[in-house]
Amino acid sequence: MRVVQASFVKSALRPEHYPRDGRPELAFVGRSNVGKSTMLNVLLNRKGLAKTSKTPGKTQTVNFFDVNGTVYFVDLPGYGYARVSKTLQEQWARILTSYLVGRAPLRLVVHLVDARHKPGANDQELLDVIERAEKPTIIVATKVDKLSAAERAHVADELRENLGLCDDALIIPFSSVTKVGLRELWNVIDEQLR
Ligand SMILES: Nc1nc2c(ncn2[C@@H]2O[C@H](COP(=O)(O)OP(=O)(O)OP(=O)(O)O)[C@@H](O)[C@H]2O)c(=O)[nH]1
Ligand SMILES: [Mg+2]
Repeated sequence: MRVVQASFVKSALRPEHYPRDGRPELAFVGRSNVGKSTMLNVLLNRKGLAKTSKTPGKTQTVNFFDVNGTVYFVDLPGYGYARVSKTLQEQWARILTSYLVGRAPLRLVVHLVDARHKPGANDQELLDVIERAEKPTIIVATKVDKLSAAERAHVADELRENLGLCDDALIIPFSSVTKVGLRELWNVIDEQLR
């Protein structure tokens, strides 16, 4: 897809406030601070369209972005950020789960995992939710610009093992800084939206 137009549509906390026109959606999920909002901006080539921050917990609602008037990119709150209240963490988890499991127009889940860290229990829980949602999913290992070339070479295999995924599960090493993996990610997106 060539992005000719991209704009913020709305923030929502409840399903009744999500768009109702049934356009296909692409969702970005993963731990707080893993780089979801940044990735969305890089894919759309629009700096600052989705709000990003050095501090985890920036995205707190379900944010819909219109792309070319045909697709929504959906930026979601992260999980696993210990410094927000338990109530808020539970609220974000509920929003995320109900979005993933209940959202009919959802066509692809982009699950971001930080390439530098072993995936945690939260990542595993999210995988279980995604499995329950039965939606096509791609795992993207983010921030690979912070790895050495040798580490980068093994990142996909290691993640596959740590997450207990099958050998042919596709994992894309990605960096919003160097743009490595960008084309491969777009190929997967285009394939799912076709
Ligand atoms: N080095 C490096 N930094 C990145 C990359 N992607 C994102 N970042 C930085 O990581 C921080 C968090 O990025 P965000 O995009 O706000 O992360 P998020 O997953 O949306 O976080 P929440 O909204 O809090 O859940 C920012 O300081 C980004 O500049 C990357 O590929 N490489
Ligand atoms: Mg964010």
